[in-house]
Amino acid sequence: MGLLANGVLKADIKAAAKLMRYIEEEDTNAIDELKLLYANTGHSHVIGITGLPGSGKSTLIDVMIDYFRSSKKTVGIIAVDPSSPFTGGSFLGDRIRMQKHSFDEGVFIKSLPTKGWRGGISKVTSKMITVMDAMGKDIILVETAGVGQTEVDIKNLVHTTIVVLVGGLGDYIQIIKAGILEIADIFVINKADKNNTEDLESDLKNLFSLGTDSAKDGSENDKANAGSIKGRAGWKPSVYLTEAANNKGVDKLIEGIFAHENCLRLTGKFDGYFRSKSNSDMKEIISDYLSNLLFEKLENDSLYKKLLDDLIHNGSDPYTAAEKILSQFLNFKK
Ligand SMILES: Nc1nc2c(ncn2[C@@H]2O[C@H](COP(=O)(O)OP(=O)(O)OP(=O)(O)O)[C@@H](O)[C@H]2O)c(=O)[nH]1
Ligand SMILES: [Mg+2]
Repeated sequence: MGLLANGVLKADIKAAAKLMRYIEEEDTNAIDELKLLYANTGHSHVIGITGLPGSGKSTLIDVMIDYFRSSKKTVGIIAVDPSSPFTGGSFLGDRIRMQKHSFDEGVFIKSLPTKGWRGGISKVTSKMITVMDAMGKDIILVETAGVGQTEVDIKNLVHTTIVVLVGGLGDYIQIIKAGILEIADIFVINKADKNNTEDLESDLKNLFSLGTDSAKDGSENDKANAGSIKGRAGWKPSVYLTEAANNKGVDKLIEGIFAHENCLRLTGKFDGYFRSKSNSDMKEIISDYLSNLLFEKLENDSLYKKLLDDLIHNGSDPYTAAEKILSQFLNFKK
C-alpha cells in the first residue's frame, strides 16, 4: 500500500495511470492510495471546458496547452468523452488532436468514457482531479461535452468554468434550457472565422450585462473586484471570440483565465473551492458507505421482504416502505 501514491507524488506517469485504472475499475486498492494523496492536493487551478459537441473544445484545449507550457506550467487534461450520437464519440479524435503533446512529460491526458459509472461521471472525475493535483499539475483542464446535468455538476469540481459556444447555429436556446449559461465564468464563441458571431455575442452581453471591454482588457472585472459584488466571487462573466483551429483569440482567453484566477485568489474563493470539493467528496463517500452497508443488510432482512410483498400485493407504496426500513436501521423519521 502506498506504492502508487508515492509514485504519483513524484509525478510518475506510470503510477498515475495505474491508479487511474484502479479508480475506473472501482478497485478497492484505489481508496487506500487516494487516502495518501489528499494532504498533497489543493494547489492546481482546475478549469472546466464545456459546450455542445463539436464546438471546438478539444481544439481549443490543444492550443491552450501550448500557451500554458510556454510559461512552464504543467498541465493535466481529463477529457470526458461524449458518447453522444451526434458525434459518435470523439475518443479517438481527442487523442489524435492532442497527440503532439504525448512526448511532453509536462502534459498528462486522461480520457474517460461517460457511460458505465455507477456513481456518475462527476464522482470519477473528482478522483481523477485529485490524482492530477497530487502529481503537482499547475493546471487541470476538464473537457465535458453535451448538454445536461453532467456539465452543470462539473461546476462544483472546478475553479473556472468555460462554456464554448458557436454562433449562428441556433444552439443557444437549447443550452439555456440546460442551465449551462449560468455556470459560465467565461464564454468562448469559437469558429469565429466560419459563423456569424454577432447575434450570440450581443445576446450574451445583454443577458449578463457584460461590458463591451471585458474581453479586451479585463477592466470590467477590475471594477467588479473593487467592490460591486455582481456575479460569483465579484466576477462578471466575460466573452471571448476565438478561432481555435487558427490559433486566434486564444491569447486573450488565457489572459481572461488568469484574471479569473486572480479574482478567485483575491476573494478567498480559490481555497474555498477546495473546501467545497472536499465537502462534495465527503458526502459522496459517506453516501457510498451507507448505501453499501444498508443494501448488504437488506439482502436477507425479513422486514424488507415483508414490505416488498405488501407493496406488490396490498397496495402499499415504495416511499412508505423505504421510510419504514430507514426508521428501523437508522432511526430515521420523516
Ligand atoms: N472553422 C473552424 N473549425 C474549427 C475551429 N475550432 C475547431 N474546429 C473544428 O471543429 C471540429 C470539432 O472540433 P473539436 O475540437 O473536436 O470539438 P469538441 O467540442 O471537442 O467536440 P466533442 O469532443 O466531440 O464534443 C473539428 O473538425 C475542428 O477542426 C475554428 O475555430 N474554426
Ligand atoms: Mg472534444
